[in-house]
Amino acid sequence: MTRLLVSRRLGALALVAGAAALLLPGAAAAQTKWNLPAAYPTDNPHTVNLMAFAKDVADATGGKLQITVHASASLFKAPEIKRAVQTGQAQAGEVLISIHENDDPIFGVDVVPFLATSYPQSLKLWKASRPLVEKRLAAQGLQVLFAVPWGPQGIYAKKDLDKVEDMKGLKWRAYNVGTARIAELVGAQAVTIQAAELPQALATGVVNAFMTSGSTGYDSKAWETMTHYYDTQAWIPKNITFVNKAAFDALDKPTQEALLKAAAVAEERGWKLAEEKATWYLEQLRANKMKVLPPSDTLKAGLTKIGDQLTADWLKKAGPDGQAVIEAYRKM
Ligand code: PCA
Repeated sequence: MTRLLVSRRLGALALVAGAAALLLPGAAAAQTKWNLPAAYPTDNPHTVNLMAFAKDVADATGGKLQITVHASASLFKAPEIKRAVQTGQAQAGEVLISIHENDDPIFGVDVVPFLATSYPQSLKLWKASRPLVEKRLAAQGLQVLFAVPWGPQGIYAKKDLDKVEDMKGLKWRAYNVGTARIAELVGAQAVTIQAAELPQALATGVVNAFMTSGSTGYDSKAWETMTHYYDTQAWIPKNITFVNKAAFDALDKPTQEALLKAAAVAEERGWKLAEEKATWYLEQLRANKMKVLPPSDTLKAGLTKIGDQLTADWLKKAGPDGQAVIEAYRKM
């Protein structure tokens, strides 16, 4: 090799190295990676929506903010997600907010029976309750990004339920305070189990009845053990996606704005997806030979009475703040 060539080569190498030195530290510092634990399967509409949200954020920030969604309770179990985000173990998370009703009754406003049972009503209730929910979560170091509903809640069983008395003695799967209280009122045994463990609980016979949406019934292949679905439309629970406030504050302004914009889009898309798929899920139960039935008048009457009791319990716990939210909702 001639000296000229060698020096040219060295020069080129120096150039490459210089460019890398310029690019790499800059790129590393500008890129933020977040984990977002979630508790439901990858093809559940909530997770589909979260994935789309993460993609929107990455696109809008030119890859500066990368959010990895961990579905199926793979990073944290459902009841642990909120604390994980509060303590910064994860930067964001999605949570069925009513499982934290024991922290604060306002987190259970969307599971007050028969208060908001259609999607338009449920959206109104979210609008009426959002400021207070945001305030209470902010006090815990969490900033709300968006909320998305499940399907209306019905009852899965392996026998006819013509009246609430038929629920006596059932091994009843609960997922929050309200569903456990229903068991207590009808004389069933409550077992609290989150959705990720429901298929196993069904397979092993730990439970023989439960209340949830068409989608969670579908996700758990309810038809393998259950025969009936009573479409009681008792309430529409919601998942809330939030972010650790300190992690949010650490983002630069344009990234914060992109994140909030994508969150607003995700909220709208999530409500649409939920509503579009609600009937599809019930069709899948039917296609798998389940009886999908409206509740009989006697069952309905019994559930309404239980609902009144739960509403009274909730109003007592939630106090004037809760009452004000309900009033605001009723005026909308
Ligand atoms: N699915 C979740 C919450 C409500 C729903 O429809 C579950 O059953 O755990």
